[in-house]
Amino acid sequence: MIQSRDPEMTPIIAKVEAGQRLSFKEGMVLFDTPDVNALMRLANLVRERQHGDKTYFVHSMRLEFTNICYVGCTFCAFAAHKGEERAWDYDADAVVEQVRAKYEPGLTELHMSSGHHPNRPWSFYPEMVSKLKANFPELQVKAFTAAEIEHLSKISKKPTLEVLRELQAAGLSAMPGGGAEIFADRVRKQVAKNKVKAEKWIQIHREAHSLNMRTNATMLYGHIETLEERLDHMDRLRKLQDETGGFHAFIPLAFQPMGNTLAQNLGKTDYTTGLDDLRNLAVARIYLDNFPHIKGYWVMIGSELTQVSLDWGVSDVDGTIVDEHIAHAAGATSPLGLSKERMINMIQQAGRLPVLRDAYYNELEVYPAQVEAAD
Ligand code: V47
Repeated sequence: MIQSRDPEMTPIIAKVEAGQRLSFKEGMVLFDTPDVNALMRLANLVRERQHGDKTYFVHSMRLEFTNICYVGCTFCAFAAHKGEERAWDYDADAVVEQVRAKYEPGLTELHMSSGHHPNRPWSFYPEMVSKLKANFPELQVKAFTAAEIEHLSKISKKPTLEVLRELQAAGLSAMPGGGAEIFADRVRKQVAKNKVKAEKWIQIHREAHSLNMRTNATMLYGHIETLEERLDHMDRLRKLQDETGGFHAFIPLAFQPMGNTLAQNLGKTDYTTGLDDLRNLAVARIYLDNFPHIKGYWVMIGSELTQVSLDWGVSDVDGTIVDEHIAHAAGATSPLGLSKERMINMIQQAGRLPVLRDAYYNELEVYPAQVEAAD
């Protein structure tokens, strides 16, 4: 049994070791315990029970087809208004050309998420997905957050379920987990008041799961939310996962404090601390007992801490990405992308087993031996 110097942890460790679910109150103990070493070991126990040393990553490309957005989330440094010099807005052919220009052999996942464009008609979206599939049939398109799906429902005047159905018919494989931010009303009103409401976000993921479309869930932390509000966020996701089983991964997103009004208003220039990032990942791994994966998002916490996070519950490190904009607009200091070899090395150096996956988590290749870094 894992030993802890915090007596409050002892019954919790016993429960987790016995495979029992933790209550909200017990989840809060994980956030509060001074014994971070026991927390780490407990998260690692859960992680290894599920995956052993396997650590998943995908050869992926990120594409944001527009940064034009009318929503005005206060944490966002990515969005621009139409006519601004830094605004971009690709049509469907330009999207195809962007993918062609950045294409790498072996690429499997195209992750697209963008602004809520005020004028693009609904027809653009399924057309873009089918053009992508016609040109790159092997690419799995993971695109459109629940917030974007709600926007598409408004402009198409179709229910969100129908929007999802039509995008799926056009070739959409999976949905990313963005737009979740923090579900609690108190925070949401201050950081994303014009964005999809928490209940609707959850409903859209429920609908996607009903169509057999797998999705992810994120949580934007490290700004004005309390630890209770973080756990409440996880708790709502755990309930939906009990109902549908449709989530692949939970992804905590560490707040990047540059170029956005939320950070300016708070006078905040510091990033989340390494320990906060690790604790958050560990709590998620233990509390979200029905999620297959907790993702360490190297873009926001850095590849160095992501490497360490493999001992704190993380079993997925997202992808190679190629060209990221949302986090970097807000001050992320990580590279824009990592080569496949760098990812393999990062995982192997942490004593774990790299597994190349696709967007459905099919295992494509396992890398037991060291490979040379290409960059
Ligand atoms: O919803 C925006 C976040 C999200 C900031 O599903 C910020 O595999 C931190 O959803 N600081 C988009 N975060 C990214 C996203 C995502 C990322 C990686 C993997 C997956 C997946 C999904 O980025 C937004 C918002 O929560 N975000 N600004 C910021 N300043």
